[in-house]
Amino acid sequence: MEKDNQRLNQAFFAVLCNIYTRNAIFSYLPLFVLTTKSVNMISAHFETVDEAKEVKMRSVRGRYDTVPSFRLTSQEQLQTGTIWSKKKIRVLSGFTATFRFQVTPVNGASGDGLAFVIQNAPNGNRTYHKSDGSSMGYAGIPNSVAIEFDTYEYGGDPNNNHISIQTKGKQPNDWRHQYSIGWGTPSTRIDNGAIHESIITYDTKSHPQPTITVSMNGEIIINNLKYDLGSIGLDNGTAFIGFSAATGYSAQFHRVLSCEILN
Ligand SMILES: [Ca+2]
Repeated sequence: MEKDNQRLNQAFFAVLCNIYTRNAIFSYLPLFVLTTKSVNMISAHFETVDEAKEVKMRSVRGRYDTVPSFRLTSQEQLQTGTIWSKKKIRVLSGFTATFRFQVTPVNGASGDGLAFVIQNAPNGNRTYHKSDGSSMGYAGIPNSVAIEFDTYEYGGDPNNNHISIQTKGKQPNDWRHQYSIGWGTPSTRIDNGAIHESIITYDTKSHPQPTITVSMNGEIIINNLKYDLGSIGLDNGTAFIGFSAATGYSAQFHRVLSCEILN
């Protein structure tokens, strides 16, 4: 029973940061019921110091639709932001990650995008590579896989609105499209400033080999792609989960509004 409960429980993290989140807390407060067991610092690296001050992780059991948001980059050029779970999360046995995000162009120009990242790099949740532009903050991170939401076409990208799974296994990750193991183009623009919901499912039970499926707003973009998450070199089946984002000479405002991991 306890085991079943554990399986059903969702490892859920909500990150609180300063300006935007403070507003969000007050506006969303009636909408979610907290059964918070602990509030921990999450590892976060932003180039705007103010944003890192009050970033916290909240461990919550249950399912919630609305949580405070956090911002990964400012609207300046050449920014890189990453944020990681405080603890490693069990991923190898399968998981579903549901998150909502928003990418807003600045003055009509828009670059580069954000990524959902699973990593077991030696520096753990202190991992930070100043890798702006196309690198989107994940390029250079070893032992990682990034599901990028790429809004800037450069260096062999198929277009300026695609979702791609980028990995080099245990080697430092690479943003170039030749290291995509699967990709697709959503029918709506990623950077239209609207709030999108993405669901990433790592399914280890339905097929002879594990697969990964990525959807955005209910539209399946990458469908049951055969993929062994163990290839990045996990720690007893666990890894840090987080997000990265970057701006280039075109800028964006990147916001993650919620993230829920069911494993
Ligand atoms: Ca790109």
